[in-house]
Amino acid sequence: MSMFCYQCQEAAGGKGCTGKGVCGKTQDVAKTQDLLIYITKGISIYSTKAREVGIVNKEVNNFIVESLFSTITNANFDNKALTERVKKGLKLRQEMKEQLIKAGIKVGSAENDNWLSKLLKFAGVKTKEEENLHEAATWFADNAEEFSKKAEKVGILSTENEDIRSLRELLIYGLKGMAAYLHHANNLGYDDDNSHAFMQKALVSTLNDNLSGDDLTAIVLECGKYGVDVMALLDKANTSTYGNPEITKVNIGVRNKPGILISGHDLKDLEELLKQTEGKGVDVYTHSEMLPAHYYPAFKKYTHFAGNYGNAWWKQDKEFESFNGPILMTTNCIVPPKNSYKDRMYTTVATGFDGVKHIPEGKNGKAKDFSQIIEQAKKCKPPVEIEKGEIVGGFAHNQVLALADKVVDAVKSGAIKRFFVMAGCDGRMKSRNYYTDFAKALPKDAVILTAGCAKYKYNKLDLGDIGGIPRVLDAGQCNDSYSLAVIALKLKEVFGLEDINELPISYNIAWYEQKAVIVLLALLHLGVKNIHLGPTLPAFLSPNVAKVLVENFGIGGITNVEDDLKMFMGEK
Ligand code: FSO
Ligand code: SF4
Repeated sequence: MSMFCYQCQEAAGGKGCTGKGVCGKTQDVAKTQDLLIYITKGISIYSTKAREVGIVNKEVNNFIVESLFSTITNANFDNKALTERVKKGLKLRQEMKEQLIKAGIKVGSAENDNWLSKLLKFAGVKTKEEENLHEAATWFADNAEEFSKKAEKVGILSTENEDIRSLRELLIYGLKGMAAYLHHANNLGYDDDNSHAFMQKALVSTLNDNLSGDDLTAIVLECGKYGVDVMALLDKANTSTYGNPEITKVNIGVRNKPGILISGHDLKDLEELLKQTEGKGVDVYTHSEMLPAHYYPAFKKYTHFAGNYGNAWWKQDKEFESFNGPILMTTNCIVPPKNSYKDRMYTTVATGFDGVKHIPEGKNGKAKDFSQIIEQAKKCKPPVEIEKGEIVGGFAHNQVLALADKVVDAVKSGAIKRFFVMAGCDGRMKSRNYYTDFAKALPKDAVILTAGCAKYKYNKLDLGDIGGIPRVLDAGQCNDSYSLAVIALKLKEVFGLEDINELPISYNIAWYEQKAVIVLLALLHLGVKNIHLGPTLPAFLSPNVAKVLVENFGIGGITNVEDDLKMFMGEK
């Protein structure tokens, strides 16, 4: 059987990738990722039980988070590394089982009937004998050939009912997004075991054939609650460590020294890189989702933090070429690199690409060692200038709330008629030019609230300002969509409204990968209705599941700029 993947917006033909991923994912990588997800479910059977008796295994938490993260679109294309991860997972599963046995819970013995049958019920095991745990908890192999055979049996299509499959995958994609954000928070020393516990319980629930569509829908919606928690945790981690983002002008031109380009979302990696490059004669530039790092006060002290180079992730094959220096990918989105710059590219932690150098975690609590990147940078030419000027951002919740009086006055006076949340992701599809056209066509009294790489579709347009308030307010990375929710909740309070949906805010969100799924579920949890998703609705939503979302939450797609504008402005 060939691969099947439909987790992102670019799924082939709007249905799913089967030959090779549109993203560049190969058959082997897709299958190993499927197996890895299956192993995380198996480990979770044990770890969920262990939590009931007070055992929390942090290595397991970390492994599950990192594994889910490494299967996100455009994060890891390195089959060898993913295979090693599967092996490590099988080892950890065994350790987790032994931990339970040590705690007096003898797996398979009569004493365990009670917990085992409860657990089996939870895991929805189909076997007649209750002593048999779900295969995800027991299957074992130690070689790539067996891995590949097993992977073919446990992929997405192994769930036959399309609605159950849709809900299981929707849940897993939400968990992947959650894992990415939890991972960043963990890197800064912030953690939340309730989120790990939910993640693991939810993974087990996707093995349970006894759960109905309604049961799974409830778990999917509960995932939204944890999405809010995790984004709030990451917000706290980022702002407590680096200060609150503030209005900042970011240079998009270049200087004359060699540079290192850092992409992805991990601020801890950026901090380390800035520290290690200080006084070394090289500049550091951000790329794509790392742009908002410039808004944090803590990074402003680095005089070699030169600016932002390029645009959203999908243009990297050209921009990395002209950058001339090394590139560090801290997270997705990686585009399979061209040979012209492959030897200048580096991955770290959950990211990987076959033949691209990988920077491991530092040993014994030490920082990661970026010296080989710095040495390479010194020998490179400075970046070629591809644009000039500045862009403005830093409108996260604290900064916007500091301007609250001004914003509220502008709304009261009618100077601002409507806000458009246009957060999310950018992507290759031409149909995404809709978002540029939409931004241009908005009435002059409308303000765009954005976060994520979707902003690159309109953040270099001159859309002007309203009484000093820019018409594009960039809160930051995709996870900073949380900030937009905080702003909306504050406005609701200020205007004394009962319901967040009474605010003059429309949601026209561009989605691409699984972090957008957790952002969506989080917004639904906060009670936001009538969110429009584009450029296409997810291939993984079956018609029935899509219907539930439409009927209960008013989720919709997009059509064309003219009709959509009328619809959003209530003229249609
Ligand atoms: Fe973009 Fe990629 Fe941030 Fe995503 S760079 S597409 S939703 O990884 O995470 O917005
Ligand atoms: Fe296709 Fe997207 Fe899956 Fe890549 S991540 S294989 S593009 S559906």
